[in-house]
Amino acid sequence: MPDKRIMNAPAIALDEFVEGVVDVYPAKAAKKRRKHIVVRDPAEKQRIEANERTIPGIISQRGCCYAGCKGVVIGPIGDVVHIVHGPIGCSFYAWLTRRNLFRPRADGQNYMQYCFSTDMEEKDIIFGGEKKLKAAIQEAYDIFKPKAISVLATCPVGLIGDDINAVSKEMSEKIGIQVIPFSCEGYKGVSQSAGHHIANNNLFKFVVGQDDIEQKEHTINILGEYNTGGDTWEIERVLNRCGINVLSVFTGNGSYSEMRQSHMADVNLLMCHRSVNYIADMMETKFGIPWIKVNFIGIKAMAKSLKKIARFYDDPKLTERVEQVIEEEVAKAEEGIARYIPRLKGKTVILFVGGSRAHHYQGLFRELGMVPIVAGYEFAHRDDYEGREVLPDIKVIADNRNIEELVVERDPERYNPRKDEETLKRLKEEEVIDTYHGMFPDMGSGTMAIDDVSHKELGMLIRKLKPDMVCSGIKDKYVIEKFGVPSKQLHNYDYSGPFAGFRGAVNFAKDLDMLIHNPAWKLTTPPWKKRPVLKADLAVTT
Ligand code: CFM
Repeated sequence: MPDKRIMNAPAIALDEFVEGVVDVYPAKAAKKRRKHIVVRDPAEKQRIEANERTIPGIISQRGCCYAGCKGVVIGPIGDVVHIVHGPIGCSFYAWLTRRNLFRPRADGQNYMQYCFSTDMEEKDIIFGGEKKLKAAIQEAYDIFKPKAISVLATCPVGLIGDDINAVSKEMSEKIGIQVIPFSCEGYKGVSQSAGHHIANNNLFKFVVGQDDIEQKEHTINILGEYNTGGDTWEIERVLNRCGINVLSVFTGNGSYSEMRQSHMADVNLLMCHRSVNYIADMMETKFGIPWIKVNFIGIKAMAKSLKKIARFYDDPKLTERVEQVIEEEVAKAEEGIARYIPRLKGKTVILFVGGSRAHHYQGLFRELGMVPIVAGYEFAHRDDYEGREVLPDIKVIADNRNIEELVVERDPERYNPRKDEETLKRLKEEEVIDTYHGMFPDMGSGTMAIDDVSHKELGMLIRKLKPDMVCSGIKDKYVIEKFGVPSKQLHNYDYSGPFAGFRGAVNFAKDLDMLIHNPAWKLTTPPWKKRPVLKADLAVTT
């Protein structure tokens, strides 16, 4: 067995450790889980299993299809009323807990603070909830007069067969605004990833390409950026300084009116590949808009992304401006993080986040002198780990067959290639546009990737690797902290942010310093150290 070891962690043979982790499961489950764990060997082309059903009985961090559609992609659009058709409990976790912030535009429309739910009860499940939904749409319209209403289905809606498509169509004709139905019942697909796809489909069908406008010079859209803790605003601040205009954002600080014009942009910047790659592809096919994969987390990544945009435009004036902004902003940000580096240097970190942040944050940790040793996504697909090169090898699983694949064609009038064919070909070869290599190339040997990690596995990782910090979400934050290990939520940033861009990197460094050096950790004794742990064996007689 090769002597692979995790960097900066207690000396353990990695392969042996991995076998130990999966050994806690029954044989069949262990065999399945083993395929979701990869000990990185950059010399090899490695494969990881992803976007598969979580094994029943295993406690996962994943959410549901409705969470991916309403909570992630549709919810952040602030000038639309979002009506959740379902029991009231489904609204709780979709009501601002993700901290996607919104500022109203000149029209003043802002429904972000509201929680609209049809509050389905037993009688609605038995007799049907369509009447209640119609009344809710009418009531929301009468009170708020929004530009559009979305209707989002939860599990019982699909189970009892309420037809939200028919209701939305009827109500749309009656009140004269778009009522957009999202059939994102929680149980569809294997995780929230299915909900992203459903949200993308309907945004593309109902919203993108609705309003043609005059286009300003250097105009872009940002896709897959959700303004957690104000991230979008910091990104926009820097882009604006460079002379780049942001036409629309999908969907952080998102405006329905702006998204209707998004097909007029020169290029799409793709931040979270997992949640909006569908729209990026569809906009390219229909309107000829290429996409640039960007990462605005970390000083170097931010600078690199800005340079890519400048290379796309290939306009000497813009390039000069971008270089100047980078020089000034990088100097300031590096000065800002300098005092924290000696306090964070060498600290190890484990990251488990949804479908892109476990990749995006690794560079920022390294800039702070920290060492990411294990990383994984909750629900990403193989291409987010291994790169889009593997797309042709990925089989459509049965659980995703019920998600519509839109057939998209060139718009006969509005298809407009943004560059000539040769330039596009060159930009692709130079990996400026339409390229994403996933998380693996940024993880060297001595690191490990785990897909859809379970609480059991997380506990074993903490005991064995003794990380200085685990970055994850609310479902496991307090499990981790009971181990005496600080946990920073990389989903909603706890109460902080922005962490994107140049200023965000400094905020992040400051937060990590406060968290890691909080004296409270020394006072924490895990419960199992205070009292004896009972052990038992299962006696089987045949
Ligand atoms: Fe994309 Fe996201 Fe993420 Fe995601 Fe999410 Fe999120 Fe996330 Mo939480 S869209 S995949 S479904 S970057 S809500 S803003 S933090 S799991 S890593």
